[in-house]
Amino acid sequence: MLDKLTQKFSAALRIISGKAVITEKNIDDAVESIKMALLEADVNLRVVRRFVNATIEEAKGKRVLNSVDPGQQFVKIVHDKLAAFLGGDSEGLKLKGPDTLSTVLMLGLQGSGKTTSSAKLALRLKKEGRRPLLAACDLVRPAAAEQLAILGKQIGVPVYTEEGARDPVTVYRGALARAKKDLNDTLIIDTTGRLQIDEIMMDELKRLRDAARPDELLLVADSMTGQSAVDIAKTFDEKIGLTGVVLTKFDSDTRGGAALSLKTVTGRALKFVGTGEKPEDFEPFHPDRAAGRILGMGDVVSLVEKAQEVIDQKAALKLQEKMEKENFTLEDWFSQLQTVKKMGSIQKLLEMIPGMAGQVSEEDIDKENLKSQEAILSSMTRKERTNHLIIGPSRRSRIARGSGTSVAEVGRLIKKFEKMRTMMKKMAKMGKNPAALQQMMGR
Ligand SMILES: Nc1nc2c(ncn2[C@@H]2O[C@H](COP(=O)(O)OP(=O)(O)OP(=O)(O)O)[C@@H](O)[C@H]2O)c(=O)[nH]1
Ligand SMILES: [Mg+2]
Repeated sequence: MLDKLTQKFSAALRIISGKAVITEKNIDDAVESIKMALLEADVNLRVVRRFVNATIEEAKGKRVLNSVDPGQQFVKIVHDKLAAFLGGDSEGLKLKGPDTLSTVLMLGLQGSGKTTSSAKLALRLKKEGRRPLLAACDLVRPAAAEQLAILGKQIGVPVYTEEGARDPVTVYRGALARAKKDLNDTLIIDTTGRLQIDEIMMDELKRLRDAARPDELLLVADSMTGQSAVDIAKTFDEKIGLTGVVLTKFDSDTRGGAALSLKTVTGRALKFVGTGEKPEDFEPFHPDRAAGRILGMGDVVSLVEKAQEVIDQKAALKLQEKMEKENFTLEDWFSQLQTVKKMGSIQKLLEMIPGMAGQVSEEDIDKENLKSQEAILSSMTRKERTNHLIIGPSRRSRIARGSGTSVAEVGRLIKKFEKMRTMMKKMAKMGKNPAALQQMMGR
């Protein structure tokens, strides 16, 4: 499902995501690759342009280029833009409460998956505790009613059919009466599909729409037809009015273009995707999750969010200044340790970064060492931590006792700190590279 798009996007993001410093040129290159990926996925050209412009504009802003982790900021921008183009917040069905009958009209071209999707939706609603009734209003295709009846039996949902009926509106009225009698709360109407959008089809649908006044008018479209699925949705929306779209056959090698253009072109939300032939193969569509999946790095997004929560960027810059001037104290070190701890397991965290998986071993992160460091630091007074020079022999033995370590260990920590401080000063001057710095601090 959208594997190809995922591959392309990951490759494009790799241009940037590992870098501590990125240039406008890096952004241009990455965006160009993303553009190609979208075009190959059969996304509407206008949509691609809008996507690209919006991404570039935000990515070249000062906030990204100057940020502590520009690469990850970029990934987040692409993710958020992608989610917005996929439809923003996910929209479920808007059905009435269980005491009032709700009606869902399923429409679409021939073979798009209307009958299958009607049954899938019925099963889903049934699992949610509703009492659906399926109405077989496709009177054109031979055995259409029978197909629905078989599916209904399979999923344990009643199906209303009328032998020899000629007008779908009559069948609808019969189904409505049955639903009232049997206390069903949702009526799902399967309709006739035609090879093309023609006047007869539209008239029939309009009559059904006016009679049923459905709560949901769902267009069922085949995602494999790419751009044309979007055009079809646009036409149906203009002529009949839609409340949402179901894209079927998402399990096949669809290029994903339809899902990406739909909302921008039609303004209608993709509400469900069909992911196979079985009645269970039906999922509500969540734009943000889909974006994560396409980027193949949902984890990175949550990582960035997590990092943003704990690392205050201003604090990081202040820290850098301190390092340059050799004002870095044990107190700063202590608070760094707290930050690292807040972020959870360092190893897990690093593994979320693309390209880092498998490259960090437990030994790199000396947990025991971290723990005793923290114990020693927290046994010092604030005054001691801000000026380590006052820590003489008697203070050392007090700290050792307080932290359950030895005087030698306390001495080692202070030595290590002094060495680190000199090194940091060099680094800070050399690279002015807070990202690398933070990585070092983390270890
Ligand atoms: N792989 C896959 N096949 C699907 C999906 N949805 C529907 N199909 C298949 O597509 C074919 C057509 O599905 P139908 O539900 O009969 O389509 P329809 O729109 O009702 O067709 P008409 O009534 O002839 O207009 C069937 O073989 C379904 O099994 C899906 O999400 N994935
Ligand atoms: Mg059908």
